[in-house]
Amino acid sequence: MYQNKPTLCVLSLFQMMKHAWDSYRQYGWGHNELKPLAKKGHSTNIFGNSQLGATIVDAVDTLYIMGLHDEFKDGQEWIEQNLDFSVNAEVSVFEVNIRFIGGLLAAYYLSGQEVTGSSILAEFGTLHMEFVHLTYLTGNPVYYQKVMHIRKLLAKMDRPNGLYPNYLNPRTGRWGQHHTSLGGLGDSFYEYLLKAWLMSDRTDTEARKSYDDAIEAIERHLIRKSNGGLTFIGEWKNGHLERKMGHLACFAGGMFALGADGSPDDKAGHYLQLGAEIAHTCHESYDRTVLKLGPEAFKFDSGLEAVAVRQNEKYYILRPEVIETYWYMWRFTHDPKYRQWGWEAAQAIDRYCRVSGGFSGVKDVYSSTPTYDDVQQSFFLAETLKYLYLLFSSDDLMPLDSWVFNTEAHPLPWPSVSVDF
Ligand code: DMJ
Repeated sequence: MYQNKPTLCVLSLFQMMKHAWDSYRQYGWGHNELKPLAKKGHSTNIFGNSQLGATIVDAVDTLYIMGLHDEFKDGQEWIEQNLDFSVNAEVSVFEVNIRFIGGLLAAYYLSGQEVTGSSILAEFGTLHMEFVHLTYLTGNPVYYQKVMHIRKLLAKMDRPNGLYPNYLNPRTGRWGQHHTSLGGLGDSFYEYLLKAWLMSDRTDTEARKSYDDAIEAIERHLIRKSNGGLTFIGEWKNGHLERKMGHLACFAGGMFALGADGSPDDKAGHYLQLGAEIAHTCHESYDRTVLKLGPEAFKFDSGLEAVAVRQNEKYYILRPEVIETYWYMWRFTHDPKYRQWGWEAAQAIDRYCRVSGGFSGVKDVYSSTPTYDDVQQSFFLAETLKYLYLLFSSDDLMPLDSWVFNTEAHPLPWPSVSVDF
């Protein structure tokens, strides 16, 4: 039980981070991720065939926040000496942006020291928060102009039912399949509209309006209550609402809570309540499993309530979204149940995912004998452990009126950033 002893929880989480980092340091150093059972480096196709030390860049700000300064220095040195983006590899722009640019920016802001490899600033993508900060730090307006251009294009486009489909054809500028979700592919778009507004010291009212309109449409078309009274976020596929929610969509509870203040028509209380309902549903998805860890996707259909049906949806890969929502809900309500739920998750991770070479995802959360996927994801160090640590720390550590977290939990400061171009 958590028993109102946050200091002990912080200590355990610190030790979990040490175990994850030290194992990676020992067996996977410089590789993108770690195979904690095989005890060697690992990479997935989001990083192409490159070896970019993704875990190092993703983890250094968490190390810093936890006060692991020797480890932070070690990571910083590796980045300075080895991180080189001049590789010929097909990588995901999204992932490079949120993990690498976000990670390097956060490490810089937290430590006040330059933490950067050689050619990072020039080459990548499309996401608002990181690019606004790139313009702010470099004085070069091009990053800001690019993200504003994208936003303006999107604002002009027709949206089916006010929703933004997940796919856009970059050649024709038209929507692809009409598939809308708050899970993979769609999630951080909405999140970044809200965070762009926050980061601008609430002056970017265009972003806030787009967020409010989108959330209203999401509530109308995607959010439902199950027969058992659980509020869930479904997925819209070609005119049909699938009554299935992904683990990824659980981050939205925290987003609704974060966006409550400043919402139109006195709906702050409503959005905080919605955040609480999503947190509750996602907790149920954990609580209804044997391992007390949540499946990748869960259904609300044919008598099913928050449980996975298909074998390939029963896995847990150390994802952060549910804990992220607990943390935001805790900061806004201080209801102790969020710490209790976070502690249950932390203990389950420590019990079922810890192996001698780090932490591994598990293939079936409904089976009492876990089989491992043998991957320690970099976001486990960047997000899951960071959000857990913050959940049991004082609100003065990374206060929400000074920091905005990108979608990989890398904190960027506000409202110091103002861009006038
Ligand atoms: C992370 O890389 C980010 O949170 C991203 O926005 C969504 N998925 C993973 C973690 O599950």
